[in-house]
Amino acid sequence: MAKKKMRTPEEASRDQAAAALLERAYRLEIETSFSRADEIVPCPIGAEGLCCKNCAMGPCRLVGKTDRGVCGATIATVVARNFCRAVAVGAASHSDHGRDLAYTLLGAAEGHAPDYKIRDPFKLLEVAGYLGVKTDGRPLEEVARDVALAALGEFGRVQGELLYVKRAPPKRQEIWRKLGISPRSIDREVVDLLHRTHIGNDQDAEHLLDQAMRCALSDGWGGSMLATDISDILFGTPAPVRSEANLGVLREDQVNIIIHGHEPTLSEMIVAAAQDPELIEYAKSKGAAGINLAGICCTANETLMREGIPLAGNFLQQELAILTGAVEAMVVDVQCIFQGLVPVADQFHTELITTSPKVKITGATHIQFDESRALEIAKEIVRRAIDRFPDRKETFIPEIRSPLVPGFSHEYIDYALGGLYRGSLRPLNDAIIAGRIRGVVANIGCNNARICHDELHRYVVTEFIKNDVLVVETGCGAIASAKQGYMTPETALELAGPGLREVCEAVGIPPVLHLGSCVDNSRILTVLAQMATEGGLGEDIADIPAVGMAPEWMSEKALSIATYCVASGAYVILGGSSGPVSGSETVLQMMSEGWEKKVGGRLEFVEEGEEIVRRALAHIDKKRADLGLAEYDPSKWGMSGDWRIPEILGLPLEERIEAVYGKAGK
Ligand code: SF4
Ligand code: MSK
Repeated sequence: MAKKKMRTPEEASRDQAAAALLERAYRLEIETSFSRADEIVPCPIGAEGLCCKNCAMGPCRLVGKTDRGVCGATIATVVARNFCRAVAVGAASHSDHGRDLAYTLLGAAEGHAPDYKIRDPFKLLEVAGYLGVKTDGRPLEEVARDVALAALGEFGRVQGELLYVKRAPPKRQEIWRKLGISPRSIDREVVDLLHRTHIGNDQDAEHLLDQAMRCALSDGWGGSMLATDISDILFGTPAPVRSEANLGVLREDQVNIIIHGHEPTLSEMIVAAAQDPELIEYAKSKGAAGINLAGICCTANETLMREGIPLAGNFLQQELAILTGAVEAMVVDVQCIFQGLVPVADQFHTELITTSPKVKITGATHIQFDESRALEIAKEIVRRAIDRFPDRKETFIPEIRSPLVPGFSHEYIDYALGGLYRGSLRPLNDAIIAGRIRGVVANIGCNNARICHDELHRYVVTEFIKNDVLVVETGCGAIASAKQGYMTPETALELAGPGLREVCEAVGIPPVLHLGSCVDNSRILTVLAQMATEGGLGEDIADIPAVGMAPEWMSEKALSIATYCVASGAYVILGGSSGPVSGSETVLQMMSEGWEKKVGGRLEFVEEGEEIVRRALAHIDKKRADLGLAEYDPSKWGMSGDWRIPEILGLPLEERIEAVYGKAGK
């Protein structure tokens, strides 16, 4: 069979730093996910969801004249079952992350995890309220213990429905209850969905997909929301900080440690260890000027949002970071970690260190994390990285990095818009009602080695802000915008439409807001729920002129996120491919028209950026019309704003940002 054509670095990545490292990979003949994607032709049957291997009578490939498996399962059943299994895995991954954080909170409260403290007592009290934990006159540790136990109880709740369901607008709760998809417990919905996909079980595509929504809701309004809340309690609720993004944040003269994965539990300790004066001295004794931490994927987003730790890159840059030759250690926890890191690290002096009790990678060093000795283990890891510094050989760090201002928790958005005493989303609703802001897009999700890295993220975000659409982002999509330079109030204001620019200028925010990691999509649900209850934009998430999308998605978690957003009433577009259910027109219809009738949201798979933007803007305009709002007219706006005063004063960009947000990392 003819070999597939290898893409040039520029065809493979929109990001110049990534392209430069890909060039180096080709020159050194080191394989990466990019080159493997060029080599491996994807299976067209699996890609459309048409292969069932749920029992040993298969695998049954439902192609050509074959329209039933050996057991008689139809194409719609097989396609829906495959989708359901992916949603169950995605929901399980997010939720298990939340469970681990609840155990960390329990350890902190009971004194078994002495290195962890309650960093946000206000959030603790707020969450206690949601979980029905009494707070009056009780010591914080006692409240924290009960909050942790109540959170853990949600995973195996025996009766009723998840307590966080009440955080959704009342109309939404009713829709879920009427349909019988209000989530009962987190673990139960995952197990129920997996159970249904066993051979000879649920064989009605619509019925299967209803449970996919229920399972995904247990993630979005359960496991993920708990993960976000407990991370904020333990590590602080994010507020704007300054930082930088892209591989140029690696330092030639320092020990570089990359933290990669998803959980803040160990990485927050590594942040502390890297500041330890003894270890800094130790690094100096090995010839380094200091210790430099940088992140990849959502561990990066977690430490960026709270500590301003710079972003080395997103999902497809994990191997490329090691290819710089300047990384002493890459420390990984869970999710989105390539096994391909091992052979790349083998070519350099980099030590790949796995830390989660759930994740070992053959060929990597395993130093198991234990919360009772958190800081001690973090220090051991940092020391090992320092020991590698003298082994460093030729390096290549592209001089490419962009400033950014992340840290937009929903609490901070409230505060930014309404002030300390009347924090609210009212000004955002008013701006949408007036038409200054046309609508909101949540651009989230991964990169995918099969499509040009970051290109779709860049394209859609540029088009939306040009069209006065406020963009909120999480995950690797957020990192793409950060690298693009879109997350400073002022760089992107060069591109924003006139109405959006006025709002951003008045409030002092970028038109693209970084809301955190992939579990932090729960922050987006919270913002949408608050917008719906604030008034003026209907009374449900489905009424708001908003769209969710993951143009470069690849993970099963993205399918769970998409499904819970749809079940919450949102229109969601997954891009880059014809999608994992394209083998069944029936299932595609059920997820679009069918789900829209049931829950008000719809899920569509759209390959091209232009079409994603067209459909999203059409949806936003339709929702505006349904609400009776003024037609979008950008010619009315753009005459006010004061953000440019520092520009008038002649300050350079860095100083203008600093004037508003303070120093990087503070
Ligand atoms: Fe084939 Fe049915 Fe077994 Fe699937 S469950 S592999 S369709 S026989
Ligand atoms: S890390 S799930 S590639 S966003 Fe959250 Fe990025 Fe997607 Fe992993």
